[in-house]
Amino acid sequence: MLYLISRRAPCQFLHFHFSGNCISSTKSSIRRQLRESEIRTNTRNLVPLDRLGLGPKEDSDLQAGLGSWGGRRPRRHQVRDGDLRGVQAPGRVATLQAPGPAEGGDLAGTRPLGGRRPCRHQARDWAATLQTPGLGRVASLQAPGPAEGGDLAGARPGIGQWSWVRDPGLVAALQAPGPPRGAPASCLLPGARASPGHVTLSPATGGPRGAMGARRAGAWTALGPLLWGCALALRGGMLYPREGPSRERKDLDGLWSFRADLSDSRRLGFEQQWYRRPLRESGPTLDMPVPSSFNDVGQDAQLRNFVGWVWYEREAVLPQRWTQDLGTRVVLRIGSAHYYAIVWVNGVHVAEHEGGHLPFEADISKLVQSGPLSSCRITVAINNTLTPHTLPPGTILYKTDTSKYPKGYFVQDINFDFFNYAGLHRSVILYTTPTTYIDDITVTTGVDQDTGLVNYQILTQGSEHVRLEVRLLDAEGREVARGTGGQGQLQVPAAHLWWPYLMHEHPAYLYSLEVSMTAQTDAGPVSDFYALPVGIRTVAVTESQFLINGKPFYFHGVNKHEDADVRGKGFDWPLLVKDFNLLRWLGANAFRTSHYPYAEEVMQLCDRQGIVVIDECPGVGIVLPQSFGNASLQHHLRVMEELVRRDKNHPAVVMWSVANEPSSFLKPAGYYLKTVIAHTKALDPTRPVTYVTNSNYAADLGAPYVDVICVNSYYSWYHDYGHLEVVQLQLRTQFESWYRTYQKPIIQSEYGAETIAGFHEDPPLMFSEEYQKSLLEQYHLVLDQKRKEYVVGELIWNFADFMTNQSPQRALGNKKGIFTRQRQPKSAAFLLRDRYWKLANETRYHRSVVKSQCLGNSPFTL
Ligand code: BDP
Repeated sequence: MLYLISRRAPCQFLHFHFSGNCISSTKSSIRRQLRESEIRTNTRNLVPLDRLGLGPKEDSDLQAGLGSWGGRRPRRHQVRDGDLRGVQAPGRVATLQAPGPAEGGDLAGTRPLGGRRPCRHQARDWAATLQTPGLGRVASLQAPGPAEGGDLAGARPGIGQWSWVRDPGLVAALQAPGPPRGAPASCLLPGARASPGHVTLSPATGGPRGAMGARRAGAWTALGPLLWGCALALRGGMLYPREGPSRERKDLDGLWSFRADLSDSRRLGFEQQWYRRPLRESGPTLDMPVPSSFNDVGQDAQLRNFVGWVWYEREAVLPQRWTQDLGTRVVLRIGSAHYYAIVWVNGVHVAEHEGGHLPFEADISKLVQSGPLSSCRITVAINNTLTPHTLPPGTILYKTDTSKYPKGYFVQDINFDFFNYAGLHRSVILYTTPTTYIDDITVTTGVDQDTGLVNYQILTQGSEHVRLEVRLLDAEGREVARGTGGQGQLQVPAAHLWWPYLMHEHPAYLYSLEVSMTAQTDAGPVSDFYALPVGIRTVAVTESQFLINGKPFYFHGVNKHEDADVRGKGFDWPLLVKDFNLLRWLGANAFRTSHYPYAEEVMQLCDRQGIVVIDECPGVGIVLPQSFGNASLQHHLRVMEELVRRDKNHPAVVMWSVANEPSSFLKPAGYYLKTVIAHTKALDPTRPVTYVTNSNYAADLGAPYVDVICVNSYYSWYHDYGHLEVVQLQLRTQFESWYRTYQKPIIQSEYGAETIAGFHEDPPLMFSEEYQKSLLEQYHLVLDQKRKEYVVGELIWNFADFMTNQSPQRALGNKKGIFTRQRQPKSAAFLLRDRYWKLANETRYHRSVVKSQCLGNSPFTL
């Protein structure tokens, strides 16, 4: 169960910048947008998704205009000020967010509850964990004394009550009921101190800059078992399908049959039940490559801009064992279908999934094992319509002026700056497991002196009586630790830590966690086996640093897109390998998955090459007030669950980003962002959480809840055009204002300039390669000052040019890449390359060992 409490935060200023336009917005323009969007979303009859309830649903609970949040009777998933209400029931752990203003003193010391006036959410029997947002870590609390106040409304009345601490930004995870597994009664990290909304590890506790403090490491030992114990347990795992002794895999990449439903209603496919028979019998079909976006492979503008349902179909021939061995479980997995997908196998509905960029599965064993067929017909209907409640949001604009538009004319409107590519973007896979199987593995790691700690939790399905054995193998395949049971801690003396690229002589060291399950079932003994790559590393945040393995880490990297000619957002191995070679050439040690989760294979490569990832969900373009309502919020929480479930075991992922440039100045945004951040922290207490803002520091209502401030700014681009001389002053002001307000580390998460490769102008003019270089140089002057204080990273916008909607501001897409869309360098790439290698030389950990880690010649020398 999840419980949340919200506190209202005041809305002060409005500053608005989105999708390539920098707009200073007044309240009245926001109101106007709201009115317009209400008009749009009230036009119900034409939205192609309404059959599935995906069209405009109930309007959000937001009252009209900029009115207050929560105008309606709160539903089960709604939270009011100072009130505890159930939000979801994803597992056994609950989350609380402090309801009101801070009370009492700091959280220093080992009696976090001591001496504080208990507020009304007092508890007794509950064991609790207290998360320290500044650290992305958890300390445990035990409800101290006699109960006071009421029960947890809707929780498990009678079981217990909960003693609350303080602080609006502080998030706690409650484990219910009973004692925490092996957790000490009170163990705030030694020396952790709290400031409103932010608990930080002081340098004194964390050790001198650059040194792993023994005390902190000791805390890891104590907290290790607790960390994995308190993460939200999601139902059903999403382990990447790997072949092994007990598992087979069959990729369905290649040509599929394809048909767009061009009917006015877009519902012909459902009316005629295209899934019942081979698609070619419904009418003309096209060959469509998978994985790929469907938009750019044809010669047809109508298909490129199509909005509505498209249909994919493919026959798969199955090995005989799959269809005849009833002890085999056959799973269909779709890596990413943008945006809403319905799946049938042999005409039978097997799955439905909302949201692109994340995988979903269906167990199709019964279907394929029930008949004589050794093949199956897989049909996938996909709808790319975006509504105010999807992620990303969008709006269908109906153009009703018949003097200008044909009858029924509509277009998809979006508030984000990349083309809304759609289709089967990643592989479709069939794989097998035994019917009793390893369903999920969660690994968190810590370090105690030079001992690596690997905490594991394994979930199985199919039988209650399983035996689990785990072995940890080093990179040479030697066993370094072993354990038994569904959870435990492995200790690895003299562990090789996972280090980022260029930070260490041997970056990206991976162990392999080999999990073996055996079970006695009615049908006899069953075994399953899964090998998970594991990197041992820690992540922490102080008020001015981002620490990996206790050492200050500076993000020098890029923002990317999954985007390329022809294939759009379709996964492509050559492109992926090229991009990683370019990253290494550049000396980049990090990227943000702007603005959605990337393919699992990308994350695996990051683990293997030491490229650090800020993992962003598709929360981009959350601009209109109705996109902050309950429907959106519920979906956003679910997407974060899916993202964390998929990516939680990647050592490369060091931080979650829940959104890009939401209208965080709008009144409901404070509650919305706070809730999504709290939920993410409850899902994964081991990583910091952020979102990327372009709001004014004084107006941003979500910033109190993030661990790291990520700011986008486009000085001398979207305003003060051509005036490079103002960049330094404006950037310095930006950093100083944010830091003065929040005392949290800051990442310059986007900056850049549009540049057409081959345009040259000196003195620099906008759009020329010289202008891009000069603008970057201006930024770098300030970054070089501030990185000595509290700026912990810089991520260029963008790695490569990418496609956008057509607009007068975009000449064949966004051209802020330092590489072209075809991955050729512009002048700025060389500038950045010099800089990044210089930064790497300055910030690497092992000064004595210098080796080129680049594929070609590199300036990485002493
Ligand atoms: C930023 C957005 C990014 C845009 C970029 C731009 O986060 O998606 O592409 O602006 O305008 O605000 O180039």
